[in-house]
Amino acid sequence: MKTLITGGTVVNATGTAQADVLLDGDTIAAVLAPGSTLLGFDVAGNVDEVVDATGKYVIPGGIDAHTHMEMPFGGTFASDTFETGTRAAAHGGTTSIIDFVVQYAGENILDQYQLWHEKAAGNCAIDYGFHQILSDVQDSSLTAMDELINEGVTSFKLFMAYKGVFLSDDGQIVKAMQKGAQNGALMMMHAENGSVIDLLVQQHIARGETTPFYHGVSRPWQAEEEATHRAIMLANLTGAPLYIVHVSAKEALAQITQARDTGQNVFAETCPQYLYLSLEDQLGASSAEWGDFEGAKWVCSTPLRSKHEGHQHHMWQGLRTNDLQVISTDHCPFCMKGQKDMGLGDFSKIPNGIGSVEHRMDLIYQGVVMGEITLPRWVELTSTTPARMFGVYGKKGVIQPGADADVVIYDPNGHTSIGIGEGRTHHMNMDYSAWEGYEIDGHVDTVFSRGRKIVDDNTYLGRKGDGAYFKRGLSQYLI
Ligand code: DUC
Ligand code: ZN
Ligand code: ZN
Repeated sequence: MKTLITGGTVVNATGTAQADVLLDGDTIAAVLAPGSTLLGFDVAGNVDEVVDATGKYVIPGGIDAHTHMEMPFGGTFASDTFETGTRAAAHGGTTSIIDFVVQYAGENILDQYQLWHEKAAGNCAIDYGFHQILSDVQDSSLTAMDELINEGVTSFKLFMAYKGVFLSDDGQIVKAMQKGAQNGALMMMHAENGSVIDLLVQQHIARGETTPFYHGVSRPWQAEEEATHRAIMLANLTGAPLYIVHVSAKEALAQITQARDTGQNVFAETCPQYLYLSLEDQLGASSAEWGDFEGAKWVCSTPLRSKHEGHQHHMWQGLRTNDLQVISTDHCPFCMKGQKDMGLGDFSKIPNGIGSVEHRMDLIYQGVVMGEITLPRWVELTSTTPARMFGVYGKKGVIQPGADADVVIYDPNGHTSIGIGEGRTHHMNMDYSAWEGYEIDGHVDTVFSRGRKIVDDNTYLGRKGDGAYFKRGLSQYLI
């Protein structure tokens, strides 16, 4: 199958150009001056389909480097399966995800890795890779890290929070980081001080402060800043490269900035919820159906931060200064009915997570509309840098000959209404939207995954199982 995308503005991280893009089979065959001929042949006359992208952007498919499909967590499972979650991602212009293989204490990470393959294989709409979570850092896990690198799992996530579930103590973290320093793996960190949070949670509950708002209050920025600093110090001690996930506090960002300024290999991501939503939104949330439990829709960790303290503004700033390099979603959806409502009367029992995998490209495009970031930076943060950070750049994250034909045609004059109410239909398996009522200037018109048109004009044309596992190399920022 040959497809020629004509008349569009190709946007790469390096800039924009008027160009036609030829897809041949799985790959991008050529990026051509508009209306070019190839060896005397009229290109458009020799393809199966010509797609007119006049007035539109032609961008590399989005890469969401932080998702949790079907994650067993909080006494339930994240509500999107690999099938529903990746189809929703495709609708939103994301053509790759990197999901986390979960390990709880006592489990064998290689068994878990196989289990995640079983969950994903034959179900995904788009291509996918895996990171590996390490919780109890067994000696056998350290050996298995080398094996997983050969399997294309080159990043390992540790948690400084969720005691008894995921939390690794500092000694375990150092052990895992020593291994990362040796084998080149990127060490990812959920940086929140779990002991402090657990104490504050107990104290709020004991005082009868049980509504979802207290989830955020019990996870203060100091707990994020302290853990971020500690993670940076432990990485410094061991020489491991470090990637801090879901940064939300400006003080944590300042720690990252300082470490980067000294030349340490510290990287970080933020997520759309930390750019647009706030703790005050959560406090004020109320509905006829849920009363003040409405705020459960935005219970996630790290939590939403106060807009009076200016965290959101600092996140945008960090994205411009490159102290934050990636925007992922931490897609971890739960329904209100039957899942989030387990925390009625006790916020600590609300499963933590927000679903955004479908909306990341649109939401971050609003940063371009609002003048917070440039058009190439939009592509860089959502596609190119995730590709480089996690070792798939060249095949993914760029419109260039030889790259996988993961291509999105984005209409800046289009419009997207997000949500599930009044004729809006998101595709994530959730009974609410954390983004209900968001009106987006822009629209994902057409999505190609390795040359196959999988979404066109809001219609899904792909099949489950189209997506393939990709083995990743080591981070391309480190070699
Ligand atoms: N934070 C969430 O909100 N959900 C999944 C795990 C996490 O760290
Ligand atoms: Zn996390
Ligand atoms: Zn996560």
